[in-house]
Order: sequence, then C-alpha cells, then structure tokens
Amino acid sequence: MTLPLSWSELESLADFPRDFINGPTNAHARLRLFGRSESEVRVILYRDHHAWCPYCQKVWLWLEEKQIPYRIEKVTMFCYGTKESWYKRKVPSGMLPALELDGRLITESDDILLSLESVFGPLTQSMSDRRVIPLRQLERSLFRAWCSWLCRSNAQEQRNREQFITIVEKVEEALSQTPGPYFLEEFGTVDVIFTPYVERMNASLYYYKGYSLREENPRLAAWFDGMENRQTYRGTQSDFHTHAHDLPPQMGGCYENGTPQMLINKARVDHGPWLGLPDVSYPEPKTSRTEALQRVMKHRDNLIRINPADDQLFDIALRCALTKMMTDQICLPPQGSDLGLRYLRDRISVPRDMSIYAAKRLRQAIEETASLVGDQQGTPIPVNHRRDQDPAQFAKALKQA
Ligand SMILES: N[C@@H](CCC(=O)N[C@@H](CS)C(=O)NCC(=O)O)C(=O)O
Repeated sequence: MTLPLSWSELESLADFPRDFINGPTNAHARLRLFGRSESEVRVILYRDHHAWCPYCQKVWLWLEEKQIPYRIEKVTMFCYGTKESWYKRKVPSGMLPALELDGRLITESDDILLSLESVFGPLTQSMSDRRVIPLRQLERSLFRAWCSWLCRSNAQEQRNREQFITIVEKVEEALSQTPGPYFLEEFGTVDVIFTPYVERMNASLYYYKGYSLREENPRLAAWFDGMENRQTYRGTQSDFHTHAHDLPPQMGGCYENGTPQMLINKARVDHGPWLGLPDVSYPEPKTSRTEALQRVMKHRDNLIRINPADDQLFDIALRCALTKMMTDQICLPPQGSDLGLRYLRDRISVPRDMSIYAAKRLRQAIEETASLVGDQQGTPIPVNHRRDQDPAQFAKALKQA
C-alpha cells in the first residue's frame, strides 16, 4: 500500500503539451487554423458542448479533413440543459449543427456540406456525385433499420434484428466494391457521412442487443480500422460507455433485449475492464495515462465540487486513483469514497473530456481504487435526460472556484 501523491507531485507527472489550434483534431479547441492565419477564418461551426450530436460530428470531421480554418461555438442540447438564448435567436428551433460561412447561416448538415463544398471544393467526391447519392441513401436505410431495432419495444425484436442485418449485408457489399477499406477508391464524403451513426450503432448494439457490428462484419471491421488510421477521426471518436449513455435521451429510449451476451456486454461496458472492448483497435498511445492525468488536473477543483461525496474525502480518493493510474501502486482510498469515485467513473465522456484510451485508463484506475473499499455504485445515470451533465452546472462551479 502506498500513500496518495500530492497534487503538486501529480502535477509534475502531467506534462502533456498540446496545440489545440494547429495540432491534431481534438474536442477542446475553439479555433482551428491548421497553420494558417486567423484572418483566413470564414467559418463558424456551432456544435454541442459534449460532442454527442451525430450530425455535428459529420460536419466537424469534414472541416478537419479539408483543413478549413474555423471557429467553434458550443451549444447545449435539450437533453442535458437549457438552450442558450443567443443561439435560439440565431436558430429558433435550437437544432444543431449550424454553420456560418462568410456570415451566412446554414442549418441541416447535408445543406452545410453542400455549401462548404461549393466554396472549398468536395472532400474527394461531391455530395451529388452519382456514386455518392446511392451510398447516402444506403446510410439512411441503415439508420432507419437501426432505430427500429434499438428504439422500439422488443415485440418485434427478431424481425427488426433481421432487417438490420439485411441492410448491413448491403453495406458489406458496398464496401467490397473497392480494394481499400473505404466506400470508394479513396477516403471521402461517403466515409464522413457513415461515420457518426456507424460508430453509434457499434456501441449501442453491443450494449443493448449483444451484437458486435465491428466484429461480425469483416468489411466494416476494415472500414473502422481505416478510419482509425486517420488523426481526424481519432480526435472525434467516442467510446462504448459514452454512447451507451448519451443515446437513450437523444433517441427517446433504447431497449435491452436481455440475452446472455447482452448482459455480459453491458456489465463489461459499465464496470470494465475497458481495455479490449471492440470500440477501438489502433494501438494504445504511450501518452494515454498522462493525457488522462492532465485532463483531470485541469478540472480537478470542479470535479471535486460537483461530486456527491464530501470534498475532502473525494480529494484524497481521487488522488489515490490517479496515483494508481500513474505508478501502478495500490493506494487505499478513504472508507465510503467508493460511491463518489464511481460517480466520476460513469461520467467520463469521450472525446469531450479525453481520448478513448485515456478514458479507459482513468476508468480502470478509478474502479480498481473504489473496489478496495466497497461496491457502492454512483447515482444511476439517468435515461430520460442527462441534466447530470448540464454544462451550466460546471460553469457555476468554475465561477465559485
Ligand atoms: N436533419 C438535421 C438533424 C439535426 C438534429 O437532429 N440535431 C439534433 C441533435 S443530433 C438537435 O439539434 N436536437 C436539438 C437538441 O438536442 O438540442 C441535420 O442533418 O442537421
């Protein structure tokens, strides 16, 4: 048993310099320049605070791939808080994403991409290319089949599953038309359009239906691997835990089918071990623990303040978990801190807070530390809303600091 490191000792281990503006794709930047000058910015992307909105991910990835200088304004989604009044004046429906291009406001993600490509050129292929249009339609068919399986009650479970798998076979067929991993010869628009929901399908069907999209379909597996070779995708990529719990309020509910495999998968996503889940397959970067530590250090006062546990108790418990993560030494947290630790474990959001491997390392260290003192779980994650993640709460805690 070891004593927890102090905050200053931890600080000295949290050396993880990053350039949010010109470096690799990341969820924290408010400005992206790709080495260009700020005066060249013609675009503002309005996307959601937590990077949960799938249509925002589509536009985000497109801008990153094309390296268009842009500004980012973050907006609250209805499911986790109150829509900013400045945004409602701009977009009365409150819907995301929206984009300003040379001061002109555009909504609807497809219209946004069409406008962007008319000014900056297509991302390899145009949205209206004759080979792209049927693939865009296929993406919508896949989306509808997924919604029917995931979000309707289990009365027609078998039929909905079969319908989904029939469309997945069409996707496999489409992917097999070219030798590389992507939909067409080269990476392009179609891959960006498929990304947000295929990522969410992989996570949600694993968790709610015991079906592993990525493992059961070789072409999709190769496509995911191809996507993960791209820094742009890695920066926007989420994980199973985040999606399993961000989707229910966005989709109006997700139905568990209760099969033995589903129950095993759910337990694994919620309680670990998180390394080895089929939500990522590129090798773990050496910096994952340092990244996790650096992100916690940045927000530590807030994390302690909003945690349901007593501040002093949680301060020690959190340092125990971070000590475990950084040194691999067992560090006994105070009695009764298991609940607060697991509250935090359940609220690490990827890529909002950190990248996928950093989150896995942090969750693992928290869980191993909590399990030394008990098996109390944190307040259950709500399914009808996620106001436990209201960014205003975080901002309020920041002001009080
Ligand atoms: N057809 C629209 C759909 C956009 C959409 O459904 N946006 C959702 C989030 S994914 C939204 O903004 N909902 C309001 C909210 O959640 O605050 C598009 O392609 O942009």
